[in-house]
Amino acid sequence: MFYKKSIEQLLLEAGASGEGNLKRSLTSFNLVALGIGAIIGAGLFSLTGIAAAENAGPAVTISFVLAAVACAFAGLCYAEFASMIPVAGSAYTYSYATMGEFAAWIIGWDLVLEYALGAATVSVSWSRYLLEFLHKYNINIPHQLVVSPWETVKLGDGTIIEGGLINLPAIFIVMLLSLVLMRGTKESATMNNILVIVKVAVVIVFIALGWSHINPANYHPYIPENTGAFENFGWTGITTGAAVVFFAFIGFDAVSTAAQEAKNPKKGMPIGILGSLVVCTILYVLFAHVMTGLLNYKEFAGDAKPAATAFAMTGYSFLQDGLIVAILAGYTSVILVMLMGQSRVFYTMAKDGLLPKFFSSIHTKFSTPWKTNIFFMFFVSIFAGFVPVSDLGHMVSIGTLFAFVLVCIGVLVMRGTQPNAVRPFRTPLVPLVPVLGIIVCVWLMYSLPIESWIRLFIWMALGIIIYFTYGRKNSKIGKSLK
Ligand code: ALA
Repeated sequence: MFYKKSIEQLLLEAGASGEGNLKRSLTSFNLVALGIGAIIGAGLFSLTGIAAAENAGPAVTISFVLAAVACAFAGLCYAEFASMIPVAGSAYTYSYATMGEFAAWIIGWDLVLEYALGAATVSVSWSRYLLEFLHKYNINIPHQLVVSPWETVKLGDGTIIEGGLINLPAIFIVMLLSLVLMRGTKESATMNNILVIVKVAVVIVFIALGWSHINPANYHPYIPENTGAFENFGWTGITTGAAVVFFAFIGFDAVSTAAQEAKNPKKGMPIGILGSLVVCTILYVLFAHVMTGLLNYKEFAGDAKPAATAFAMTGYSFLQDGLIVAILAGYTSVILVMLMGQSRVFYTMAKDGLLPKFFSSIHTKFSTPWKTNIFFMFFVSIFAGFVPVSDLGHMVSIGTLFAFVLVCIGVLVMRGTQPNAVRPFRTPLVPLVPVLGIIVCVWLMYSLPIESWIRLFIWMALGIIIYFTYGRKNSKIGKSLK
């Protein structure tokens, strides 16, 4: 259970050329784009309005800054590891090197919540925007086929759809992108670059065109008075808002799963992880500032597409459809990177023998872990098609925060056990930064509903059973040491 992998061994395995390995094709620019690709999505385009209306008012900008600070602590720790151990497994591999096989398995298993369920969450949100778009043009798909059971959807014109059978558009987008991923990493990165340009362009257009239509009256009061309920407004509202918009930052760590495909990971990893985080924070704060300036925060209550509602205030109504299409494109890149990250983590775990070989099989022509892609195409589709979006979102947040905590602990452990290892990027102010990272992430986990904690424990218990019945017996390092 406590077997560790040495850094030398990890690097040797990752650097081994020949068949059955991933190709190094990603530049630093690709990596920053990959980060932004995974970051800007449902969090910005839907949760900003909810957090403003329910928790923080116009001060949702401060919530974004707080959430960014929490991510920055974890991001600095990720950057140290990703430049030091640039292999595909991300947090899973870092734990293998620092805390041993069992901890590594736990985190690898936990990352399914972030990546696979993250892809499912955003695909459900994607389906909502698509529905809205089609509805505008009087194209109505039967309700049973666009809404999952136990879910209620409110369309722009007030139509309410209650509990359908299956969310087919969400399944469609997951399947389509899984096929793109199977085709090739370079092709996927190129597609991602285009989607990211569209997405960043729409955010900038929103900020630029919206700025001159801001009504300063909407900023009074900037921090609405606390209503007495714990999480509503005032400073406590701002911190709860931070836990809500945390979802908007998830994904910067996905850059680290591409480490084994980066041309120069030592330089590219810190640039990719921290660069995408900085760019997104600036865009988020400006976006939230304009959004709450265009419309009073109270107007965003219950609105699943607040960006479009706010933009309508500018009078550029002819741009409305373009906005929705660009948002759909933006969501697509989030799903793409999440699915990619997931397949890379399972690929690495299978290479270590903790999962069946099936998951590490590389396509001879496309050099992608295509069987894993197929597996997750079905796995993610089940969640996308049948589970309500809020339940999915909370699972993603709790799973991600748990992973962040373990990575911060990992940096502390590694500095103690291997102080002289080569670190192309060093987390500053250790132990302060990792310790603050742990505190802030645990605090954000604490503000998530109890159901998500129960589900986290169930998922982890399942993982532990699989480890003891399969992984422990088949672990490559375990076998070689025996
Ligand atoms: N950060 C990603 C999003 O907001 C998961 O969609």
